[in-house]
This record gives sequence, structure tokens and C-alpha cells, in this order.
Amino acid sequence: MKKWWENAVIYQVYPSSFQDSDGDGIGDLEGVINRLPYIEKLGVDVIWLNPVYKSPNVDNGYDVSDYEDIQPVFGDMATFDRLLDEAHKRNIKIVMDLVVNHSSDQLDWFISSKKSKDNPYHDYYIWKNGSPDKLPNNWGSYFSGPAWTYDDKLGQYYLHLFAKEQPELNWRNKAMRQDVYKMMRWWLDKGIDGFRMDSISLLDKPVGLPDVPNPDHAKYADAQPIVADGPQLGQYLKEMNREVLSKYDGVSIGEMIGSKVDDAREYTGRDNHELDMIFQFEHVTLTPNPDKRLGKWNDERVKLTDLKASLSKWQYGLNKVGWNSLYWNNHDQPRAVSRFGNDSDEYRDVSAKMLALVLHLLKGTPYIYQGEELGMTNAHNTSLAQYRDLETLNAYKEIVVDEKLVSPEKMLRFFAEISRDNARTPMQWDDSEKAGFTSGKPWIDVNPNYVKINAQDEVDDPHSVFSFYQKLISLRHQSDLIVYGDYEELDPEDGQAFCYKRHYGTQTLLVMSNFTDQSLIRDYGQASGNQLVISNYSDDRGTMLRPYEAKAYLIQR
Ligand code: TEU
Repeated sequence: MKKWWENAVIYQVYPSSFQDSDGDGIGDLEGVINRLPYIEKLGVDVIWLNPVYKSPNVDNGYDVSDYEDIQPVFGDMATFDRLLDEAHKRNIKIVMDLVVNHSSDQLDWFISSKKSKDNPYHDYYIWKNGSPDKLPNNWGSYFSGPAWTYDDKLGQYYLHLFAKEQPELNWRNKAMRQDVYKMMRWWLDKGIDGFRMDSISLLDKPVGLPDVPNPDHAKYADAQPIVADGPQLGQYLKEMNREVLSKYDGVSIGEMIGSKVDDAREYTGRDNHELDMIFQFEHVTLTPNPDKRLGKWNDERVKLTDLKASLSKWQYGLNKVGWNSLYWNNHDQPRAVSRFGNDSDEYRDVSAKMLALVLHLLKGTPYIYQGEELGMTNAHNTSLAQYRDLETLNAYKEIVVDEKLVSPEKMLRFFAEISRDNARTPMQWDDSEKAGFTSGKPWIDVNPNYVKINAQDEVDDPHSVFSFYQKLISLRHQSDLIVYGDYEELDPEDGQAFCYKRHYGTQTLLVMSNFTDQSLIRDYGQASGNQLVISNYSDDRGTMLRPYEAKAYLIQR
């Protein structure tokens, strides 16, 4: 049975940076409502809204202090209800961000939990007896430092895989899980259309919380290999599905760092009744620094053969037994055209379209991160003062200041390539001051290239990146071949072009793309009388692939 989200395209709105309506320099819900006509014009089916719940904002809303109230800087619940209503009037669904691997340390559950060891909420979190000078294990936080913080009053540590203000929820506690399900129902009964589930692969921590191997003698070790995809995770997801998700027609999307294809086959297998699809991280973590002490920080350019191998593994791996989320970037990843394309003046437009075509003609549900449809680029920051993200700032302190592992210049080069703030610069609406994002002082610098990259210049230009995304979205909406066709990679060893086929009944789609600034010759028999469906060049030179050229042919057998 077909599911509504199989031919949907999802647009991710990072509210802080989308549209400010009250001049405080921070985007808000009223701003999203004002921009619904733009989102509708793009043609997407769903908005995934990053967290807008009440929060101390240590991690831009991923530290929730009230799951059933709105962060005042974004507006109030009445405004949220109006957004939901206005979106639905435009046949646009709203998917919320569910952050239940951890909460804020300001959530009432945690405030009660740390009151005493016998408080009913104490076990909603993960505590370990200990002394201030001996950590329970060698785990590090994703945001630098240890994954434990000591509470003097209790004489215990609590676990946090992210910031110390984001204590891990204890999913072994049934009462805690029931409270989460109750909150989920509350939102679904309001009429939202599903959840993107934050860090959901991390819910099941290993019994005994043992040390992890630390061969590179990092100050704190990466716990992900033994935390992600724990043995109980599937049971928790089945319970969540049984008790909540199965009772609604919403979509469930797991953000699953560390998960492999086999894990995903379980999580998204239709008969397993867990999740509908997952965000996996393999293709965006292909260039870890060889020095484990530096974690994700590097300035390596991914090899095309590695990228193709990863995408193909997931296309083949979930074919007919699961479902892929298709994405190049989001609020945690650098901008696609800078990372995988070429953001120079000469090639930005054509390479942004190439990336869009390659992704949107794969099998799965495509995600567009706000501004990607304009070809927005990395920020190209030159100073630490331009960064806001605690992951970035904490890494600088630990790696450059405390440990002196790399120079400030080198770390700034790493940040310019992959800091999350590259994706968090304000949406570029027009060429007016601050790109039309705010009338106030923006919380983070607007990318100075807004004068030449902005929605106003693109929405009515038939040759713009925006218009190219419109065409791809429209194609998907009318083609079972694109939605359901089987994937077949061509020439995995080709380090310059990414070409593949999609097969559905008697139809075949041949997709060809050039990931380089050189002209190539690639012949898959495309020229002989087949229909050119879409191209990022205005003409077709048959077997010639010009710099960043991408095109697709319909081949009738
Ligand atoms: O990200 C979880 C996650 O995978 C982190 O590792 C994050 O991607 C990090 O940037 C990797 O280096 C989710 C949210 O998407 C992220 O914005 C939050 O900061 C994080 O969880 C904690 O809630």
C-alpha cells in the first residue's frame, strides 16, 4: 500500500534563521507564516520545523524545557496553531522535531530528578554514584569535554552525550517513556503530521555503561560505537509505534547517527512497525580526521567514488525493504553546493542544480534545507567571533586552547568547511540590508553574498536554482518511475561522473552527472532517440558532459 510520504518532498525550516517578523534579529513563527506563499510556490509537501519548544537555547532549541509550550522568542501556541492551519490550507503538512533522547536541565522532570535519589523522577535520567575526581567512564560529549557532570548534593554524576545542559533521558524507565508518548499524542491530536526524531539511535545505552576503546588516547573517547543502535532500541521504537504512531497517519523520521544499512532495514522495514524512514549519516561522515582526537574536524574533500559507494549502498540496501531520506545538508551540515559542488561564481548555479538533480532522482524522500533551493553557500567565515554554535566554540576551546592539537588558523579552516553555522546564516530573501531577514541585528551574520544570491532574484527566473528545484519536485509528483523505480548504479569506479538508472516496468530513467569542472565523454546509449527529461544546461550534447552538467533521459524499452 502506497504511503503519502513516498512521493513527498520535505522542506526543512530552521526557525531562528528563516524570517524574523518582529525585528529582534531572530526568526519566528509569524515569519514562517508570512513565507508560506514562497514555500507553496516551491511546491513541497511538508515542512519539517526544527524545535520551537520552550528552551534555554543552549543548543538552539535542542534543549527542551517545556515540551508543550512555545519558545517566547518564536511566538506563542496561538501563533503555532495559526501556522499549522495556514499550512494545511495550502496542503502543506507540518512535521515537528521530537527531542527525547535528552531534555534540557531546566525541564521540570530533571529539576525533580536531581532533588533526591528517591524522587520519582530521579530515574528518568541516567545517574551514577561517584566522586568528583573519578568519572564513571571514559565517554566524551559530542560537544567536547566529558559526557558526565557531577552533582555535589547527590554525590552522583549524570550522563549527557551533548551539552551538560542536555541530560540523557533514561529509556529503560517505563514511566518516562509513557510521559513521552503522552506528549507525542498531545501534539498529534493538535493535528501535526509527524515527527523527525532527534538522536533517536542513541536511546539505548549499554548496560553497565562500560568504557569504550580509546586507541588514540583522546582526552575523552567517542561513545557512539557502543551507544548507537543499542539492543533495546528496536523494542522502544516498536512500543512507540504501537502506543502512538500506529494510531495516526503521520510520518516518523528517525535521525540515526551511527546507524548502518542493516540497522535501517530493521527500523524502516514495513513489517517491523517501527519508523517510516531514517536520516543516516554515512555519506556526510566519509572524511573523519585520521587523528581521532580531532573527531569530525577536517578539511578533506570527499572522493566521488566514496560518495557514490555510500549512496548506492543505501539505495540497494533499503530497496523494497525500507525507505531512504535523501539529503545533502541540514542545520548540522555545511551547505551542499560548497561541500559537494563548486560555490565559485562560475560554477555555483550549475553545480547546485547538478546536486539537486542527482539527489531528487534517487529512490527515497528528498529533503531541501532552507536556502539550498537558492544555491546558498557556506558562510566562509574568517574569524572565531562569527561563530555561534556551541559544538564549534567548545571544539575550539578543547582542541586549540586546552590541548593545543592544531593551530587557530587550521581550526578556522576546518570550521569554514564543516561548522554547523555554515548552514545557520539567515535565509537570503532579497538584496536589501540583512537580506530581508530582519529589520534588527541578526543573531548571526548574514552571508555577504546575499546581494547576488537571494529569493527575490530567483523565484520568477525560469533559469534559477529555485526554478530547477520546482521542476524536480513537480517531476517527482507525477512519476512512479522516480518514486518507485529500482536503482542501478553505473560505473562505480568512475571518479568524475555519477551515473545511474532507475527501472520501473518498461520504463528506464538514465541519470548522468559530472561532478567536475572538466568536460567528459560518457556514453550509455543516451543519445539514440530517447527523451531528455531534465537538464541543467539549455542544450544537449549527447555523450558530452560539460562542467557540472547533469541530465536525465527517459528510455522506453
Ligand atoms: O544531532 C545529533 C547528532 O547527530 C550530532 O552528532 C550532531 O549532528 C553533530 O553536529 C555532529 O557533529 C541532533 C540535532 O540535529 C543537533 O542539531 C543537536 O545539536 C543534537 O542532536 C543534540 O540534540
